[in-house]
Amino acid sequence: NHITVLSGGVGGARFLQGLWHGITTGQVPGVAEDARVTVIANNGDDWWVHGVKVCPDLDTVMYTLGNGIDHERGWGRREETWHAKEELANYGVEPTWFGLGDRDLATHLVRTQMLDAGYPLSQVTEALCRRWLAPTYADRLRLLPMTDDRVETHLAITDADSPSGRRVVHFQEYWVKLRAEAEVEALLFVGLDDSSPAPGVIDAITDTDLVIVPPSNPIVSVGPILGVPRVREALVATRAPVVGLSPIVGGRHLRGMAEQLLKASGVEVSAAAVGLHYGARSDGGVLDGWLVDEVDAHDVRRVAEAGLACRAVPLLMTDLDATAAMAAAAVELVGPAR
Ligand code: GDP
Ligand code: FO1
Ligand code: CA
Repeated sequence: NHITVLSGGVGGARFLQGLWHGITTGQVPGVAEDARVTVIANNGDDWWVHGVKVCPDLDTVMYTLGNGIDHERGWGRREETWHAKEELANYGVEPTWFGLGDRDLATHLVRTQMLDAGYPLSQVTEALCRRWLAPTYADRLRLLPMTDDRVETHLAITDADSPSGRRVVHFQEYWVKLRAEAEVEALLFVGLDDSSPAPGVIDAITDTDLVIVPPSNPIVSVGPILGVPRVREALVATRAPVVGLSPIVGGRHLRGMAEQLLKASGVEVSAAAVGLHYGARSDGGVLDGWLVDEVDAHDVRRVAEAGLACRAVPLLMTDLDATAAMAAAAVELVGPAR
């Protein structure tokens, strides 16, 4: 079997941990214990800072699956130190609000050197994963960027101090510096329309047994992946079922700050509305099935009426077994992978 997952950072990474645990312990019905998993990760959060290229969602997935993540923060390396960050601040070099840890910095230095030498991001990612993923997953789990092209999410925010009344900031400035508290007027996915899927992305959607949209941020994590030209079309056309899990539970996000961005995109903050935002494949959308949490059981009928198979099951990723059960429920909802 082959399963393809469209992932953001922490939500996607935790789901992948549970999915892998479920597969390898035979807890996912209809999926062989030696199934292969391809992860297509979002690049909209990527940016250049202090001369290095940082890819937060790729790294969060890589470190989480490779047991190098700081679990408390959900990003960056565990047992991290911050000397380089402090020294940069001592020079007064901006941005001082973005934390590049010493261990994490090595990843960005390797990535940046390889990019400078002409390697595309997909090959750089493969090289980094030889350290983090190959020892545990051999060639059965692959991590792909959505694109090798430079794509960055920017936001137009209200700013009374600017003559125009607004200001455009990179996603990281909005997320980290402004803690997603600024009023968002528009989302801009710079470079997305002119990007191409990274090698392997379209094949991983077309030539797979199941596509899973994990409980990732629908606007800034899964949204950019769906916006890479030909990705949405590949999802609509694939013979594999496509199933998603709601990141919204009881009308709230769990980690991160998805609520603000849903509102800014005109999507109601509910499990049903996110499912309908993705839409049913039978109706021009990308999903065949949508899982909501038990507390959102009242949403099931509304989703089903739109032509999406829907069930309410526990969706809290509290531990590996609970997350594996979510993966199993997702597979069962749309029928076992062929
Ligand atoms: P990010 O890139 O680091 O923001 O991570 P993702 O986009 O992959 O995932 C963020 C989303 O994960 C947030 O909107 C959360 O609501 C969701 N999330 C985090 N933990 C859980 C959980 O235990 N269950 C569910 N259903 N969603 C979760
Ligand atoms: N998040 C923060 O809240 N503060 C930081 O200083 C920070 C640094 C950072 C460095 C590398 C990296 O891969 C991620 C980092 N993050 C930081 C997380 C990141 O800003 C966001 O959580 C994601 O982009 C949202 O998915
Ligand atoms: Ca992200």
